[in-house]
Parts: sequence; C-alpha cells; structure tokens
Amino acid sequence: MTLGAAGAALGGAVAFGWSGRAVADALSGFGLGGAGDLANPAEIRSVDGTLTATLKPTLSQALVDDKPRKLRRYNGGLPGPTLRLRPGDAMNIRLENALPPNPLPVPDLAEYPGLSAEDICGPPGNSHVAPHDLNTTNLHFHGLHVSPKGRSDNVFLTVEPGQAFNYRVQIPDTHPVGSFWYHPHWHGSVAAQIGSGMAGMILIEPEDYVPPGLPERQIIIQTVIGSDAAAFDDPRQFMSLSAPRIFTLNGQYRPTLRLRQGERQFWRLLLANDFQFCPLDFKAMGLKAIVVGRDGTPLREPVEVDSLLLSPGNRTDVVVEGLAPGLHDMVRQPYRHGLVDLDARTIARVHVEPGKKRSRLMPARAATPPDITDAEIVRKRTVVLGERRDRRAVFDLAFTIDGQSYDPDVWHLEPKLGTAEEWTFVNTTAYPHPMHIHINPFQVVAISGEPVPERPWYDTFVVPAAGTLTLRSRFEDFDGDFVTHCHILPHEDAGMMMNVRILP
Ligand SMILES: [Cu+2]
Repeated sequence: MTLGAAGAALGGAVAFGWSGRAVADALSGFGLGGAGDLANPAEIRSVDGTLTATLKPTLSQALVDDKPRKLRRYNGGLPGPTLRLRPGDAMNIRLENALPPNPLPVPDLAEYPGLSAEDICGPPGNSHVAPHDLNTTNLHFHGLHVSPKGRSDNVFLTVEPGQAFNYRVQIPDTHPVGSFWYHPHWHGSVAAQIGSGMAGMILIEPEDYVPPGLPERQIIIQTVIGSDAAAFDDPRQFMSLSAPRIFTLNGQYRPTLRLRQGERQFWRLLLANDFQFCPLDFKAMGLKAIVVGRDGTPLREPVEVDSLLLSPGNRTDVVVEGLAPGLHDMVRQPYRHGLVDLDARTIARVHVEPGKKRSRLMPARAATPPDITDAEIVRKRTVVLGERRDRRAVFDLAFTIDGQSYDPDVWHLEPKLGTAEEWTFVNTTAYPHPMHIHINPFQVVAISGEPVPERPWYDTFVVPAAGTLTLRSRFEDFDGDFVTHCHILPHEDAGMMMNVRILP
C-alpha cells in the first residue's frame, strides 16, 4: 500500500513529517526519506484544534526482514501512524478492534496435575499472572498528562474483537512539549500486542517548535516477534527475554539513515517494545548528540551526550550532527540484563556523507516543570518488586508488587490531588524492571541510594537488579484511577502492576 492510500484509509488529515526543505531534498535524491533513506511514518495532524483518527488493529501477514510474519498491527502498518497535535487540542480516536475472535483457552491439563481448566485459565479476562484473550484490546496514551477517566486515558476499558470505542482525550493548554506514544494496555494481551507491533508516536508541540531547515526524524524502534501465527498465539513464544526478536526502525529492518557532515537533524527516538533494553552510542555512529527532552519533558538546558540508554517505553528527543564521514553501524550496545548478557546487535546504518554544511539549528525552548521540593512531599512510600512461583503463570513465574500479583480490585496507593509524594521502589529480583507511572511524570531522585543531583524527569525508569529507585511525582490536575507497572510487558502480564487512585 502506498502512503497516500494509507492516508485515505486512516480517515484523517495526513501529511508527511517533513519540512518543505526536506521534501525538496528528498526529490533531489538526498535527505530525509530520499533514495535509500529511512522515511518517517505516515502522519495525522490536528485540524482546527481537533485530531481525528481511526486506529484499526488487524492480524495480518507482513514482510519483516524479508520473511512473512503474522502480526497484530494498527491500520496494517508497522508502526501505526504518528499523531501530531498542539497543547490545548483534543484527540478523537476511534478504536475499531478488527482482530479475530479470541480462541477458547485450551490448557494442557496433563501439564498441571491437580488443577482444573478454570484453575489455570480462570473465567475469561480474570487471569492476572498469564497472557490471555490476546485479541482483546484498548488504548493507552503513554506519557500524556491527561484525565485517566471515562473516554480519556482509561486503561480499564475493554474493547473486544468486533467492537469499537470512541476515545476523546483533551490535551491541557499547559501540556509539556515532546514525544509520546500510544499502544494497547489491556492486562493480559499487552505483551502479545506490543511485541507484535501495535504502537505509534504522538507529538505535542506548538507549530513553530522545529525550525525550518532542521529535518525531523521520528525513529520508532520496535522488536517484533513472530514467525507464524501459531507460534505467536503461544505465550511461551513471547514471554521470554530470549524470544527471537527482530529490531525494526519505522518498520524497516536494518535501514540506512543519511545526513551530511556538519548537518543537524532532530531525532525523536522511541523504544516501543516489550522487553529488551536499547543502549545507543552516538560517537560510534559518527555523530554528535545534544539531548533536548526525555519522555515528553523538555530539559531545562540541552545536554551533549556520547550515549544513552532507552528502556522499553522511553523516548529521547535529540539533535544529532554529522561528525565523522562514513558508513557507521547503529548498534544496540551490549546490555547486562540481570543475570543475562544481551549481545551487541546492528539495528541500522548511519551514513554521514562528506560535506561542508554548518548548522546550529535547535528546536525552540520549551518549559520544564519546576523541581519537586522537599517541602512539597507529603508522604514517602516504599514499594517492593518481587517474584513468586505460580503454576498458572508461563514458566511458573509470576511477578509481584508488595507481595501481590495484579489485582484489579485493590488500590495500593491513594495519593491526594494537589500533593506530591516520594516513592522508593525496592527490587528484590535479579533482573532490572523499568517502572512506568501513568498520567504524571516523575523526577528521579536517587538510584540504589546514590542521589541523582540533576533530578531528571521521566515517565519510565529502570529499577536496577537488586537495587532501588527513588522518585518524586506531583499529582496535579487529574484525580481518578490509573496504574503503575513494569514496562517489560511479559512482567506486566505476569502480575507486576498495581492500581493507583488519585483522591479528589
Ligand atoms: Cu519487570
């Protein structure tokens, strides 16, 4: 399908995320999305303050790394379309669940002596330590500071195959400027659906945020699983760290990203995946890198970095500059995942073409929230992350928060609207857990007891193996119910999630 046809099928205003200059560059055979260069995803923009879109998950065959794989995707694309809007806009999103009906669970009772089928699977939708009903879905707007209630960022909604739901999300006028994303969040099918490709970017910024002449790249890194349909419906195929995952950028396998020496490009990196971390080394790509925002919160001052770590769910907005001419590998650097070493993996190539360009362009400055002070903290809490054996879970391994796997009827934490709290996550397991808190971003205060003086803002941050993470969050603007969970989605589906209620 051509991008134009995709645009017509999306039912909204569609544009490419390129400036006029970039389009001219592309036509001349150079520049963003030009010959041999990675293109941005199709884009839907708000019109007169409202963004209207239809997201339609389907299960269909796709060619990834030249092999056919059966994937769950939005609108037949990998990733879904980028949604671009401004602070103060509203999103009207119709979610049409066109996935096939859920097969009835058929447990192999011989594997579970002494347990009945109901013990293992529970009534439909009622097993909280194992994947189930992989075609049931809903939507989460990851990182958005919006209401968690009603038709907004409400992850307690259920959209069954054949059903549709009209979301309406009002973005506040004061919403932070940056990169966000949407993905399904129905407890039990999250790992299968995001691991299969259901994700897309959301950009919130004023019209003049990215100056003309600074090409903007959206780089959506996914780690797609699936060799055939049968395999992908078996949770044992996607619940493991060592499952065969294919790194794609904007749905492309090992693409090339081109820029000229001395040229600047604005890269919006999103790790939209289920399990594996992605450390990146810009120096090794022949690039200078200046970070301007993380997880949808602008930095107070841009920071030059050599490398960065993306945890599943993280975004980093970074201005890169071509330094060293040549063809460089973009490598997912080795990562020590608890007791397991993840190898280096080439995920793309960066072609810095020799040139004399000199660009000093940067995105416009945008407001950072004020630091959360000691005086604001009304309560300090400790939250313990753990694991336990549970025969209902895949590989018999369930995950816990404060000793309990996810229970939809229990509200662990009930902060009051208009206050701020300090939470320390204590990781009693031998694996890192990137914890994500919905609705409000947080400031990282300390890692394993070591203070972090710059107190960076994130919405997802790793609690080290056998370590701790101390963070502060301010519960502003929105009361209501949401969740906190590990963004290793097989851990979430195996119980590492808890409810939070902001009391009015
Ligand atoms: Cu985890």
